Amino acid sequence: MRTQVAIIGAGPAGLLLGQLLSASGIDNVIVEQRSGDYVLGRIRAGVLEPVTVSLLEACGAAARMHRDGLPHEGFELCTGGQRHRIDLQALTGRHVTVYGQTEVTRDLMQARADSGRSTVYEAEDVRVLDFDDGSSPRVQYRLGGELHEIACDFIAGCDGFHGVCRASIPADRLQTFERVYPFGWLGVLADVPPLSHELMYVRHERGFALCSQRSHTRSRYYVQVPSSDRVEQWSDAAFWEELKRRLPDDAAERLVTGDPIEKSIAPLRSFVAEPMRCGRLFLAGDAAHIVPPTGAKGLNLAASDVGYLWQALVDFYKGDVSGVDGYSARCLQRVWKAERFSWWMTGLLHRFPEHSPFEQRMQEAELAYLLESDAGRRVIAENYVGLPV
Ligand code: RFL
Ligand code: PHB
Repeated sequence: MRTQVAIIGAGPAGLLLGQLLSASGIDNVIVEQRSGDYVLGRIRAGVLEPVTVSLLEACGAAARMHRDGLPHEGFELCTGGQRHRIDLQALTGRHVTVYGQTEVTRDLMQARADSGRSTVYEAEDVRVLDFDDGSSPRVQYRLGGELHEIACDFIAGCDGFHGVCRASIPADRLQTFERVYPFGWLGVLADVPPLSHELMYVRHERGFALCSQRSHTRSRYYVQVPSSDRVEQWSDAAFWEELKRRLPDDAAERLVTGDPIEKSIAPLRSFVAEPMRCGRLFLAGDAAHIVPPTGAKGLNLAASDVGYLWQALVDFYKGDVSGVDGYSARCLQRVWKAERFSWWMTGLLHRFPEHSPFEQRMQEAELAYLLESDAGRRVIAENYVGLPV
């Protein structure tokens, strides 16, 4: 098989890139190691920046998001039992959209099926070859025991943090930067009405909590737990009890609990690989970088990488190689700013086991200062709605 761009991974990055390229008449094939249902079963992000929304519009996959997504013009930050609103609309003139990653993925899968482009699911032993020493990259995989090969002009590594693409780049060509946090988020998805019409991020002496949502009838809640905790240790009752203890009193009283549809622990990590290109292999999304979810940036960064890569490839096929050559540097400028925001929000809102009482007071004072200052709230709001591309 031959195509222009072979995309590895059918997560949001790979599917979005596929649709954008198809809309521009660039042929592409997606190779995914899991089944479509498995990909749709992963419960992850919930907040879309305007940049992500406009990319979904650009590839014609935004109709359901516009119908069912919830525009959020602000969110709450709670500390010391007090609630403080960050008014995104007033501070930035923009808002975010609450619409689950699962739904984004479903819409992109449907758009791809409608366009008749091919996606290979359940590909085994995927390999990316010859991307570095010439102009004829290849992708190999097995399907039902049979070996298949795709010849292409470019490979897009959209295969997440544990994928094969970054791992295939020679170690001496890549520099990595990493911080692993000593805690994770225990998350529960439940068909109960959300606590509030906006998201609530909570700093509490027992640890961070987040009240998010997917719709008017479906809620997503998280509590910070030590990295050593296993999800089996947490009964449903223990989760709801812990969440209530961290919420301001009026919110705890209103919380509606119910049977979880999903319950899992996500570890927290900051990670960047530089550069995001090796020859004709490009990395995009979680394949190149990870942020802790506190700033709601992971999916949005994946989308903005894809936006840059789409433009670079469109220009390449028109004879302009500058976008391809500048891809990594352009992405990394935005990536590092989002890494900084996510790391900083994580530092402000979580309980760190190594913190002394002095450091805890510093954290309280910094948050109090930011919330009392127009400039401080603007700094949070500007980053949360997403920096310009
Ligand atoms: P994905 O979604 O991991 O998709 C990669 C795909 O590649 C496949 N794959 C392979 N395919 C072929 N061959 C191989 N060798 C392969 N290896 C892997 C995988 O099966 C998979 O289908 O990466 P992508 O597309 O870059 O998307 C990134 C986002 O998924 C991620 O950044 C976000 O979910 C992060 N995130 C959030 N981001 C936000 O913008 N806003 C949020 O509110 C938000 N909340 C979150 C989050 C992530 C969380 N977890 C679980 C880490 C909340 C949580 C709890
Ligand atoms: C979510 O709804 O899953 C969510 C929302 C905001 C975040 C992280 C996760 O910062």
